[in-house]
Amino acid sequence: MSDSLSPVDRAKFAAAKRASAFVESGMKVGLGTGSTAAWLVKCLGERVKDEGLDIIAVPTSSRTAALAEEVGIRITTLDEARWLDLTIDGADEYDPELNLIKGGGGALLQEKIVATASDRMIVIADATKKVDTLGAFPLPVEVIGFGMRTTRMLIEELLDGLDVMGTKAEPRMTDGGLYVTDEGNHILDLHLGRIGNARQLALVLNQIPGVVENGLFIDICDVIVTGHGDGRVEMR
Ligand code: ABF
Repeated sequence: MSDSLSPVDRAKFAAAKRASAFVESGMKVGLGTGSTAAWLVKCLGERVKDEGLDIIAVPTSSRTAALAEEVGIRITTLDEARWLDLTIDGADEYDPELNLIKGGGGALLQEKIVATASDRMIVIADATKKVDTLGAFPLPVEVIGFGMRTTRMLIEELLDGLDVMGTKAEPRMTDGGLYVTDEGNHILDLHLGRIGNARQLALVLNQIPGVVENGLFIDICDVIVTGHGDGRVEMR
């Protein structure tokens, strides 16, 4: 499957394939969102078909739910599953402490809830996601529509006093206007450049009225499976 892929896609596939081996029959599994997580779903679908892997999965987005059903993976809701054995998901950035920026795919709220409701969280990523310090990737923040301009102004004022390089918050747009999440909320992308204290930022952002959740995953990831363009995989 991986021969005809670009180096980055081969890296994503390699990470997803290796991580899929952690999934055993009888598990309740959280399935992430994004292109790397899509490879994971496809790898698990192959195992369901070829070896009768028997799992029940909780998707972190409507996109992942559709793909999981397409490849024959049984899905349920988090309310039904209540708690998960393992969640496997992608990331936009990860640092040496395994803290993450997630949400480039717009599903950070469900991803964070599902990852937190799991005994273990494994992140699958290509090597370009590895950074010394988080922040080059714009930090997604999910906000409600009511008073969004005021929320944006409050966030930018807050950022002005924190250890970040940039303080601009931009509404994420699609062709039809404001991006709308599965929960009907919107995303502000924070162009910070460098986040000096991710733990502090994650805490203070969620204190702002109108902010639902942010894309900083602090102390949630247990293992990173990193894929390389030559098919090599590293784990830590
Ligand atoms: C998802 O994976 C998102 O949180 C994150 O933005 C995305 C990474 O995208 P990709 O795997 O396509 O690089 O979990």
